[in-house]
Amino acid sequence: MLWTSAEGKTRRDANMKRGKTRTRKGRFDKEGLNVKSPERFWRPFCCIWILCLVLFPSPAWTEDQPQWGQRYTRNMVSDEKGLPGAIDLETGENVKWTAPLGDNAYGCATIGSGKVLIGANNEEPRDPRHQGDRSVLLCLDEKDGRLLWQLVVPRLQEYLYLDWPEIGMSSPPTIEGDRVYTLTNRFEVVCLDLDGQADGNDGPYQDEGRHMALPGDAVMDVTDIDADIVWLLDMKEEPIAMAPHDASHSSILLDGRYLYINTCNGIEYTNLAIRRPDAPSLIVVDKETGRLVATDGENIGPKIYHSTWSSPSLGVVDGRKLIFFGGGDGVCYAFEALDPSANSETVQILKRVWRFDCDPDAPKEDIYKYAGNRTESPSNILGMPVFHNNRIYVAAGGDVWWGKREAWIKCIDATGSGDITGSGERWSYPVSRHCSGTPAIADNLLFITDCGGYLHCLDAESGKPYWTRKLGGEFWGSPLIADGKVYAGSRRRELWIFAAKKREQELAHVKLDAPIGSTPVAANGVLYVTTMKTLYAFESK
Ligand SMILES: [Ca+2]
Ligand SMILES: [Ca+2]
Repeated sequence: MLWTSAEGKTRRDANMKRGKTRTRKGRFDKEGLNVKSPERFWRPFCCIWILCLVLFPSPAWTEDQPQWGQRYTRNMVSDEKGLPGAIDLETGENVKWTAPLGDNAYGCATIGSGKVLIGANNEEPRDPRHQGDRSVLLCLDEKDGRLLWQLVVPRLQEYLYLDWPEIGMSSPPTIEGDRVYTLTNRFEVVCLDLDGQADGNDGPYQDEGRHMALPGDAVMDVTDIDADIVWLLDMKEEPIAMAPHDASHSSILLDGRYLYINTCNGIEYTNLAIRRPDAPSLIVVDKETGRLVATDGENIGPKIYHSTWSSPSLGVVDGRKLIFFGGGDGVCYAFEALDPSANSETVQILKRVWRFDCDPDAPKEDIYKYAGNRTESPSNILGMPVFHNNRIYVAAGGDVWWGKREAWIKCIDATGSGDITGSGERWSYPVSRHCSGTPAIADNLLFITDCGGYLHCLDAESGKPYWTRKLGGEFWGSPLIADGKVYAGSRRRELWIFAAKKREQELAHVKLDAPIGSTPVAANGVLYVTTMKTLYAFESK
């Protein structure tokens, strides 16, 4: 999950065409091919490809990873095979490539259509026109990590609690075809062109030259290395009017034509009040236009203990598609997904199906008087709720920076309705302390890491632990299950690899160049690990 800095910690440490359904239009342009009839061009190649599949079946299916976690459940699992079981940075064993990210990266890579998107900062400017602190999203070539384009965004400058200095862009973008959906550090929802400016400046948004300039400075020239913004929705403005706090973080859930986005609405810099109690916590936006379509109506604002950094998930329960959302109030919500055929011009209110308070005995009044209290406080949710076998698995508990240490993994029956606090709980498992991760579940085994430095392996059905191991350091990200292995990275710079089994079996651990505050990701046979300084692409050789 997020890795924003925390007030009070050391800054350094804390400083963290629908396409063109013709998604390859840009490539056609560059190669001088006939963009008007791509089908005619592709047909013979498709036939050859199908023939090749028949004659030479691939030993392992590989896929892009266009969204953080499994689409749409958010389960931290991947079907990739042949991933490395050992890594050696000195000899280069299983290192495919690396890419520098500056010195404060907390994002997770997403991979689609031959490109890798990853957040970074501007500690070493990639474009000499941009000097100083900026938040940056990099688009890299999947083959070799080469920079293709970058979105460079100046900080919100009123005061540092709005947009913490030096933190790399931390929202893992969501990719569909040649479109990218993400949040900037300025709490703007943006749709980007995956092909960047190289194929021209697309979309109604044409003001990139102003967007990347400092306020008051001259509009900059837009070049091939710059991002192409298709549309932009500023959540700080009406009608959403959320209040930024510390940092933006959302992994946007894409369902048909709708984007489901946690707004990051948060408390004011004193940590003693919510600035925008009426702002929604969850919104729905039309991916074609950036128009606000719906919001939650749960009045979560006054109960937000820190901010709203948990991203939504989706599952089908009894034939009904539900959206699951972890609020900044420690409550997990289920809403009916919007009907894509409905065409309302007014902003709708999401219909709640159930709510589950993960910490019903926590203080509900005068909540800000508990700020900094490590033994008694409200709870919140930072990791994502995972939908699996008609259940929701979610980490909840005291806030990492401002709350009590107590935290749990909750297993909730997703088939209920109304207020299912208590009645919907299938089991609850206490972790060692604060937990900002998202569970990884496969073969009835659940893996989770916590800020006490533990890796836990539980029975997903019963919540009983098979084994736990103190690995040391803090884990701010989540474990990933892939290829029969569990990968997890700690703030102590260590990447751990265990067998995804009931019995503890360590396969390897390796010290990387900087603390890890993110979640390993796998795509197309490659394992991606983000440290504060570097994106590593690991591949078995
Ligand atoms: Ca473009
Ligand atoms: Ca544009």
